[in-house]
Amino acid sequence: MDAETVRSALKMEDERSVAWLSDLEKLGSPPEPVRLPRGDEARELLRRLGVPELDVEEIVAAAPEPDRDPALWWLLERTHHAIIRNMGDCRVKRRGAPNLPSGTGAAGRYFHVYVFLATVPSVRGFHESRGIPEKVTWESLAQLGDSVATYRRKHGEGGMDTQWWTAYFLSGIVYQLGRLQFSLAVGRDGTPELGLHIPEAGGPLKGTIFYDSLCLARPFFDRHFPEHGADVLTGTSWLLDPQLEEYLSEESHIIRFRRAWTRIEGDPEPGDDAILEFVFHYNGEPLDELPQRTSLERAVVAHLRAGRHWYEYAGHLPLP
Ligand code: MFK
Repeated sequence: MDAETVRSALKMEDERSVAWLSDLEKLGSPPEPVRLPRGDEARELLRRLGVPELDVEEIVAAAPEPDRDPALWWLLERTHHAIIRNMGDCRVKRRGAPNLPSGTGAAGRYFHVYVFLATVPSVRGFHESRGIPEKVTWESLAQLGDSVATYRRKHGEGGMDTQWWTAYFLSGIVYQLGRLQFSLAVGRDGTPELGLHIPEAGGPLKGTIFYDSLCLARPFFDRHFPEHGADVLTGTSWLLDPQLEEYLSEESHIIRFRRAWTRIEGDPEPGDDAILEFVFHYNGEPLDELPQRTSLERAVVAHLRAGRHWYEYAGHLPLP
């Protein structure tokens, strides 16, 4: 099996997929053979990773077999290898793997779930080597369940397409500590940082939940990654767009928490796609069909209807 055979068998024609296959061919097979859990073992693991019940059964049923699906298996082994080879190293630039063409069916839509399952033992081994508590391991890896649930909500069928993000969890870079997620990162000049990420799962940032979680970060990283030594949190988000102040009330958590952040100099990135994704799981619907239940939903739509745009700003906050 080689990249060209895989490309033709799976009909991966776009430029990005072809480049990815070529990289994987150079990388070769992983040091240990890939093993996919099956049957009840797979069900138990998927439930532990927070995957919804409906998807659990479809994932188990569509799992590729090395003899029956040699092209998918070739891809699975090497995608897994690409993730584990720089475990815990946040200085390496990671290229997100593409989605598989629609003709690959359920096995293709769930392909990156199989990569995830095949990589759980490696990332658990890495966490153990760093003394990371099992609770943090499982809470972090439950990102898979959120990603699978989001895909169904958005597309109305099972799958997973946020592999660029789940790969960071599988590489030992991102950790869920309380309500928030933190990633090992470095700034442009190589200064160590912790990236902050606010997952949707967990709901509103009520009470002290946001600050309590921030306070977990320094002790965790000092203990398990003492060589990193970050003093600052960084993030890039629609949440830091100052135009939100025009629409949300003073009681809004977003408004209250964003004011503590210092914006990093420079032009913001276009943010319409990001805010539509995070607020509506947007899938191209006309603006006047989007729900208008909350002040934020109304703000996003009114702003775009007025011909204005949203932006993503980068900011930082000293690590408490
Ligand atoms: C806030 C600190 C800024 C620091 C930023 C650092 C960088 C972060 C980098 C990232 O993680 S980017 C991705 C950020 N995560 C998301 O966008 C996930 C989806 N968003 C959410 O889950 C919520 O927006 C979030 C938990 C972040 C905040 O929800 P809250 O605590 O409910 O916000 P807030 O300000 O109290 O809500 C004000 C109004 O907007 C309320 O409506 P009403 O005024 O009508 O009562 C909320 O119900 C509504 N709202 C908030 N988030 C909403 C939403 N409505 C629809 N969709 C949402 N996602």
